Amino acid sequence: MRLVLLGAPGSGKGTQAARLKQHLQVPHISTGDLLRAEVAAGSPLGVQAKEIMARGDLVSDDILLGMLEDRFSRPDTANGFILDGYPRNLAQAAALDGLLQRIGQPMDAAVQLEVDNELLIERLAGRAKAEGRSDDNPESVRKRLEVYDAQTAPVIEFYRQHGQLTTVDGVGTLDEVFTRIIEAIAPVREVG
Ligand code: B4P
Repeated sequence: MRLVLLGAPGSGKGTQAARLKQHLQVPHISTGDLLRAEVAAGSPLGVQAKEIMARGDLVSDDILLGMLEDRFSRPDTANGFILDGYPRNLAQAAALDGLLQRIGQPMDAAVQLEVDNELLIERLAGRAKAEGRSDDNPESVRKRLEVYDAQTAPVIEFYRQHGQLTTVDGVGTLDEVFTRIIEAIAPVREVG
């Protein structure tokens, strides 16, 4: 199963991807996690990404595509994957489409998690307290939501036009949202 999770920061992509990974037995590829690992390792890429991420902007498309190509070259993606955090703009969506076609692994489904802004802000404030992530402060959260509306929201339309989009209500308990996702992808899993 090849699945991409779409949604604003705080919509539950990372949270649900971790559960889906267990359920579907495919790797979870989070570009946010890949970038945070580079930052933690202090690599040249991480040094470049650190400030951009902390202020809530997007890291350059070239860096992301290189990172993703590298990740997809690993054998564990042969039976599918859950992609989380990518694509975040239309250029990334087109690049991903090209990459997946080249490796003969077209996307099966795109799941959009819908959550209103007020609740997103509340969840990210909660994570700021619990985990102290450098980009969960109010100013960066505001910026990330702006970036989402301006650059990432059009990606939803991209997948709708490709007939791959399914929208799920992201408000509810973790179990409730998880069940909705499983139900939403059931038709695609039966075909695949
Ligand atoms: P990400 O790591 O993708 O961060 P995110 O959008 O905030 O979502 P995340 O998946 O972590 O959170 P979740 O909704 O699960 O990106 C961070 C930064 O990396 C970006 O701003 C950018 O700078 C850079 N980056 C990443 N990918 C990039 C790309 N492709 N191009 C350029 N730059 C890129 O959860 C949030 C909180 O909500 C958690 O605390 C969770 O516990 C809680 N929560 C989730 N579901 C809940 C529920 N149902 N009920 C209550 N709480 C819930």
